[in-house]
Amino acid sequence: MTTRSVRRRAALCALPTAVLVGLATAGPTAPAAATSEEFRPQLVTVDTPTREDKRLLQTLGLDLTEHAGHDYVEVVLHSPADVTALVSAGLGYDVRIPDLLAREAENNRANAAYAAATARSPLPSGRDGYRTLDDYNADMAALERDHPDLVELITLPHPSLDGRKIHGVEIGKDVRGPDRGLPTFLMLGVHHAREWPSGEHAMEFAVDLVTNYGTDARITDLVDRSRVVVVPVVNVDGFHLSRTDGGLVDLRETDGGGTATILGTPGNAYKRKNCRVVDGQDTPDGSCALAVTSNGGYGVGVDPNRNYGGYWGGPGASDLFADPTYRGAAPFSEPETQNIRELVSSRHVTTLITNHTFSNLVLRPNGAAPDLVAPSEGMPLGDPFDEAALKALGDEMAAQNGYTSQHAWELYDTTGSTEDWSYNATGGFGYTFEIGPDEFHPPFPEVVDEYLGAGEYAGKGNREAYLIALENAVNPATHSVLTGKAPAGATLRLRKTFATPTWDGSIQDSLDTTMTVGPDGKYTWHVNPSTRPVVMDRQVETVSGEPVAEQSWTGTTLPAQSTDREFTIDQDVDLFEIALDWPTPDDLDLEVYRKNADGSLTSVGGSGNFVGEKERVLLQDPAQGTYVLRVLNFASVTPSWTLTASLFNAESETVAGLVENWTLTCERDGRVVERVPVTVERGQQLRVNLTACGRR
Ligand code: 0X9
Ligand code: ZN
Repeated sequence: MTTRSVRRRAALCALPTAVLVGLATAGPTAPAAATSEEFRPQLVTVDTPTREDKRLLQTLGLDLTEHAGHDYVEVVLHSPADVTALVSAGLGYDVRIPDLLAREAENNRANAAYAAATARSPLPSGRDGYRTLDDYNADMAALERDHPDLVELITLPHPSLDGRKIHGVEIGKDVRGPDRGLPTFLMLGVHHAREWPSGEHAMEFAVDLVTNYGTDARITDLVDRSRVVVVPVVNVDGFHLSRTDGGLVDLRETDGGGTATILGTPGNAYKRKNCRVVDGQDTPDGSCALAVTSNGGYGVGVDPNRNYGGYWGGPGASDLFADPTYRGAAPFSEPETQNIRELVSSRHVTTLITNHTFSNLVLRPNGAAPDLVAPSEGMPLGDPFDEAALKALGDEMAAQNGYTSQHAWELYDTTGSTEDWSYNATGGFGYTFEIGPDEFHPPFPEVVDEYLGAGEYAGKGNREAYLIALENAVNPATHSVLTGKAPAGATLRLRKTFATPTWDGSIQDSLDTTMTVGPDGKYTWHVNPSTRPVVMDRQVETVSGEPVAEQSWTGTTLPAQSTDREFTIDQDVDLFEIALDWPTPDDLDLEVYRKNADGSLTSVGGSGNFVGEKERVLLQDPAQGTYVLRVLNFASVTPSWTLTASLFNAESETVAGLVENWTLTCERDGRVVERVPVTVERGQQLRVNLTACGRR
């Protein structure tokens, strides 16, 4: 059996471009006196055709963004000194956004104009502008105050590194009463500091459910059948900085009052990570804002969406502190991820949505491509056991907001993300929403439109997608149900301890959940299946033998040019592999298009690996027709290449999995009276009478 290893995009190059801005510091990069008066911070694309160029760029102390491909990095230039640094290093660049201040000011103006013209937006809360962290906390407290039977303000167990409490709301009928075994729907926002709409949508959904409870039949029914937990801002420190440190900075203050240098920048408005300043150390509260280890504080922190335990330490996450996707010193090393871990481990979260911005995507597990092999497992990651069901729900949600529903790895590989862990460890379905087309925090009216839907999605939008997710959370067909008799008032506990695979090791996980038996001596408990997806049967695609058809070309493409070759598929095959090879470490790139009847081209794949890695594109179940294979040369000096198109039939092989059980205990007066192992599958309803628990 041979498994072809076909690498997907390694870089973050699939991320759309956006404005990313950092804080200008009065330090080595402070503006030079004479020429800085006219300087406006700008976003540039720096050419980095080789690894050495990337390394060199990293030594210059510039504000690098995550928007980087194999041969470029987007950088914010804050001053003439930044320009000088770049030019003296011999790195070339193109200006993408010549005036970031104008861009930020434009957004600010649009927001102010909208707020002035709007008494009440059509959002459930009526808000007409982005919340601050205080606004979130006040709104959550108000929901509880105004609806005490329906809303409980919760405080997550771990305060943030800068010493803040992290709040959420739990919504449910008789929310303060005993837990009666209802399924949990979890909605998260703002893992990434600058992704403000992700918190707004989570919060609006909470307000929506609460204000429509009792009048809207669908919402009333859903709330009656679930517990909804909303944590709108997971990364409170990062968000607070991003939200409040975005004002213009007048560097005359820090410039000794000398040369009228007005270098306003939107400060930390585009911070991504949390406020970890030194790994393993809790720095003094409030110190995050001061800890500028790179321009803008952009380099400070751990990426909370790379710090979860699932496949932690693998591709698509960095081990360098200053990198935007820094994974942290260890799995779950950060308070933000510990909080969500404990929340998810102490309830049956049957569905979760973690909101981000942007790209208009609904992403489902897994985060890393199916052909990758985690050393901890020694076999390809494959598709999740529940792929068909995960896809069906993802597609249905995407039909409401017009987003693209796809595997998370199709964006780029990630490991250590929220649902890489939560789905694989608990079986609860998990999705990442990337809200909005093109900005991390766009003008507010876009937040309104994305929530309520606009144009052909009017009346749908994320609101409807979330409601569908909540319907999935309460649907017994998508999780498991235990029912039976047990003594009234007894505590039932379901527990499981296991090893969750990281990329090349494992961590210990414990799920520990309870419910209280009602006065009628019967219970119904909505739970996640006993066997974790990560150990279940796994579909692994292996290519069988020789290609059924193959064609090769050799050619030469001069720098900054491209060459097209056509290839026609006239039979049904499982895999279409396009491989580009060349003799030296120089870099070429590959793009693949489908040729339409009218001659126009539709992109169906591309690869943008780092220098030295050869380019391959793999298409599953390719449609018959003509394809255009495009070789691009960005900077290679020896541009001869070999291009090979191969068609394969693949065998889908099932790697047999394990069966795991829950341990169900019945406790009275804090004493375990009965203990039974319970094996239950997704969609199964199992009767377990705990009669021994009733005897004295
Ligand atoms: O990189 C991320 O964490 C997400 N994109 S963002 O621009 N918001 O930073 C995408 C994560 C996708 N991967 C998984 N959800 N596994
Ligand atoms: Zn994000």
